[in-house]
Amino acid sequence: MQITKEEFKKELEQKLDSQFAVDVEHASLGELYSALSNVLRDGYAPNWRETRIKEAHEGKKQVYYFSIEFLPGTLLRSNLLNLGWMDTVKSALKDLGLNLDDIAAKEPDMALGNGGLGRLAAAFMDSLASTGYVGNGNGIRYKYGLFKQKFVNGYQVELPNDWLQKHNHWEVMRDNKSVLVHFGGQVNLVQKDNWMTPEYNGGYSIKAVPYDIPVVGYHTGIVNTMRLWDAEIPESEEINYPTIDDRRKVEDLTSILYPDDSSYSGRLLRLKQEYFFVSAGLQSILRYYTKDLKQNDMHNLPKYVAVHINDTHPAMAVAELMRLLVDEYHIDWDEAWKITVQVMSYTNHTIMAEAMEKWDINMMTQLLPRIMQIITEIDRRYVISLTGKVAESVINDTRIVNNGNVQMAHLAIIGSHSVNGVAPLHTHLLETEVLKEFYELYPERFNNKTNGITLRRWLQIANPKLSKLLDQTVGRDWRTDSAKMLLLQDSYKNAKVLKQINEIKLENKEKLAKFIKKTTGITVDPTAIFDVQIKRLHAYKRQTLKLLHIIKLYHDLKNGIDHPKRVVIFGAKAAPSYTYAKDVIKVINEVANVINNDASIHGKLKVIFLENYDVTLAEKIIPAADVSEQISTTTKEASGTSNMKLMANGALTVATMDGANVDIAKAVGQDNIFIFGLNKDQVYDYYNKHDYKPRDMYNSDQVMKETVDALIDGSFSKAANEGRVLYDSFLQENEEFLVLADFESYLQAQKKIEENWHDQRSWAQKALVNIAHSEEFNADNTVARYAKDIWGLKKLN
Ligand code: 26Q
Repeated sequence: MQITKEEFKKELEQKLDSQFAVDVEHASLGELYSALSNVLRDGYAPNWRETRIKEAHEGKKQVYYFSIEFLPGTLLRSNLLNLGWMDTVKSALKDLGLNLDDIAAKEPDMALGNGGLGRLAAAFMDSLASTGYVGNGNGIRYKYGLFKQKFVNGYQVELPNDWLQKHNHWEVMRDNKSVLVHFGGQVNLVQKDNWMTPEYNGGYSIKAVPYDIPVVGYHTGIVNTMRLWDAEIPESEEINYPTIDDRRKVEDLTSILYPDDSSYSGRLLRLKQEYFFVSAGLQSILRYYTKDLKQNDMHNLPKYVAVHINDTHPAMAVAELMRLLVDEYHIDWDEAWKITVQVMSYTNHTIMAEAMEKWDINMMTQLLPRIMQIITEIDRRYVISLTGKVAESVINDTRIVNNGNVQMAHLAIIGSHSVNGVAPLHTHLLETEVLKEFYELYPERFNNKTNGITLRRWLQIANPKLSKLLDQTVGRDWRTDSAKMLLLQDSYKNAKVLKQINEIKLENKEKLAKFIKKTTGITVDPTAIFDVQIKRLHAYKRQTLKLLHIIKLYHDLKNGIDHPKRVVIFGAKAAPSYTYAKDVIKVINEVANVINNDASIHGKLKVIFLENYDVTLAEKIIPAADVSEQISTTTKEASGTSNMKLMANGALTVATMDGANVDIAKAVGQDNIFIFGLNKDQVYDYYNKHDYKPRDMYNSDQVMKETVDALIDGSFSKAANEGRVLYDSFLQENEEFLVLADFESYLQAQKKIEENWHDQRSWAQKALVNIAHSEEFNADNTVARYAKDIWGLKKLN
């Protein structure tokens, strides 16, 4: 539905009046946000209803993306953009003396995810709707999102993120679509109606209540649904929960998002969460299939339904679908298994052993007795099917139940028809190293789907100026057909365009500099190199390597060796229990303190660690970045996605040949990226031969020694203990992340960056090539590949 400026103004006034009894002039920004979002809801509501009707009518296959995390950020501006209202509303607000950005700032960030995995899930939702597919999200409506990060004396402090406090304006609670999820008790199988039927003794049910969030497609008229589940006490069982404390125990189920990124912790509540949203999601799918689509043959399920398992967290979907088919719909085991494998597909997001989920058998038996029975049976049949055909060691390494644990990745792989990695290198490592034995068993299941990003958010919303420049140079079509962005290369020698690229970057940097001043009190020079590393704090991502570079620059400046002005900007949360990561934050903050207050270096180097990195902050930082730090230990970063966002905004990447950096390098060519460090074979050589001796490197390299020694020689005395922790970690024999091994090569890459910076015209040319080729990482195309190769979807008419 389109809207004129005058219509919009009238609607806004009406909403302000009916909701708050105020007029535009007296409305607060919060009231304006609320009214504006309500006008928008009215705008897309008909599309949402019609999409549902169309879906049922056309009966096309739908994907259900099961993810324990969704990280959409804020939705006001993206809904405005996708509905086609952005320009009208911006200009109407301007007429009224208002500014959209100020109003949009009132929206709480939906931080229902840790990082890349959750953000990818949100991007896929947007892309499905924007390219014309029916796709549904299935997840958890956490009462508290990822913690808010503050720094106190340089230390990270975590505060609850009460994002729902001010009401979520987009969600719709659908009580009538609630389902019950059963936990605990005991199960006996009894013969009934010629069928082995489970008889439950004890245990308890929790009511899963769905909250639907609309996913507005870009100019498609399609509005899909992201369904997030909340836990309540079933009305019939209220008597069993007489105290407030009892009630709270139930509500706790969806209370918090676990803040561990890329690491596994076997907590009971986490297991409960996983089963809760998986069971609720599958029950609601089957209800839709039978009631709305009026299907009664479960054998046709794979023609209508694809369930995607985003990492192992929803892997119990395999067992739960088996339970529903066998116990509730009385399908023979073998038939049910065929259906399940055809319906399920799985994405792996990591090769790191510490991130591989496994659950204790006793824990699972107590919480989910029937699911444990089913997993045991899947495992038993798996073992039988391979006995005598492959080596016993292969069976032992790949079976689901082993050493008292349930291996969730094994369950996901064995129960899915597709297993994909998220960048070519990552998929290759899965096939040849981490999941080698599975690859040999099921080569046809393995495939790669390189990650992507929502260019709409990272260009159109976050960087309107650069978007306009693209309009002027390649025409507006790039907004729907990103391949058109490649035409920007025709302007490679266009002095005017190159100048504009630099001007836009400078304006964005000025804006960020103001934000930095306001939030930290520190003055930074917008003409300096803005050198950005934004991602979760993790040893493998090597914020430490950046830190060593900073110390080296500082030493140089103190010794009269000149460098171009540089502002290093970090954004990173550490998992609360990850002490090493927290130590890194403390050291960076104290190093920053010393450097930022040392008048002798004349402000040539500034180090800014911005608090509370989230999607909203990313939208401020990314358009202002000159340099993108993608410096993980090669083989450890499955893909990375901040690398793609920064590239799209014209930052030049300094990178190891890891994850999707490899593909970025291929896309832009060696001249437009700064590659350094060990390659994958060299890394695996160290790992296999166990002969990495960082202390020898340290002893024979004076510069390295001086740099590393600064961590313990009193230079940064407020982080003496934490500095020692880092120092010891770098020098440990066979140190896993190979920080010192890449130090020299990293300095070389940084030197090249400085040399290139002096030629601003050629810098702009490199930026231009990066912007143009970022279209390769458009999530719309990623989703199209999933839809075709894995899910078998057709677009809505
Ligand atoms: C598991 C168990 C208990 C608690 C928490 C977790 C948990 C939570 C989050 C485990 C892993 C995650 C997140 C992982 C993640 O974000 N991985 C990233 O996925 C991106 C999208 O594919 C990739 O680009 C990144 O390379 C990868 O690190």
